[in-house]
Amino acid sequence: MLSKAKILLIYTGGTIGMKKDFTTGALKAFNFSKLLQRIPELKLLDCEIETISFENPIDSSNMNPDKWVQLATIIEDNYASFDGFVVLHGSDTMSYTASALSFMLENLAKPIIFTGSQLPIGDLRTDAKENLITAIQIASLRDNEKAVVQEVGLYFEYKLYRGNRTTKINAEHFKAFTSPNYPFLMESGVHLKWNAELFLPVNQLPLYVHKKLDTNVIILKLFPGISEQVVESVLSISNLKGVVLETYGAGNAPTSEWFLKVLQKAIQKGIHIVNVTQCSGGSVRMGQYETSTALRSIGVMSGKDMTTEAAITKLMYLLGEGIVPSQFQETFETSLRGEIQE
Ligand code: ASN
Repeated sequence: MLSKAKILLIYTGGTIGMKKDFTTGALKAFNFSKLLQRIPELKLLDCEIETISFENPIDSSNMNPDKWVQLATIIEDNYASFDGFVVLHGSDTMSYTASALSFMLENLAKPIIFTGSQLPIGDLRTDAKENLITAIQIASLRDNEKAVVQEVGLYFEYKLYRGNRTTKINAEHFKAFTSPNYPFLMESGVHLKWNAELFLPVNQLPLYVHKKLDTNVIILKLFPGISEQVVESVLSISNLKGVVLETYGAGNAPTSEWFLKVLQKAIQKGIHIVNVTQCSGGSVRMGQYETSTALRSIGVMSGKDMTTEAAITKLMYLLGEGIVPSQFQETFETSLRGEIQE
């Protein structure tokens, strides 16, 4: 008989575990053991659950690369002892963390499921219980003694998505996330339904955890009227190594001479610039319009259909890995964890 799946529940913070501060009325993260007492249903699940918490749970607006390393290390230290991992995380930056972890955890063969909620677990109308219980069930799923999900996923409001394909789209709706350019991996209704073809190919190599992330990066969003002084100043930041340039439509940008010159100067200095669309769906196709042809010829990389969250964390990861300039573009434009449609 198959033994029960062992799941590690990692609490980082977020609304799911928050309570109102009496004096200010604002929501604040609180003690994790109290959180678990509020979900007696967890004991009914057909798996063994152990828990671990960040010493100081945070609102995910305070998430940062050091804490991504902390989280990746918890997973690494416990990887052999558990069948799956559920990460409770604030929704505000969950897509950034899920993207970062997908790059940091190479050769993943076990499920890492991020979830959280829009209302605290103690609230009568909370969405936390369904999200948490189903995330644990997904992390426990096995087929022929192998985990069904062997990648970083994000479960929210009846859908499991590939983590590095998601973005937060709503601050109020229970459906807070979407995956604009890749179908959801699993749907929760009366049954859990999935299409195995959508999962990442299975990997037999041992897990390798990458812990160097370079934060000398920036996201620059174009808007009509952006000035030369602004673009020039941003690209002159000392030690800047990577830029996610959020362009229009299919990767289009102004064709003014000053704009292209400033970008070209930065690229010649060794700064990696990646073109990502500000549209919520679709792909960058440099060369489709005249307004993107020059970007390609000066050496701007294509983010294709990557989210901004995936692009910025992939830059931090590849810069941290010290990929040589001659290979940077090719590596960046290749799908490493299913974050990009090639
Ligand atoms: N501010 C919260 C957080 O990201 C929002 C949430 O979890 N719904 O930590």
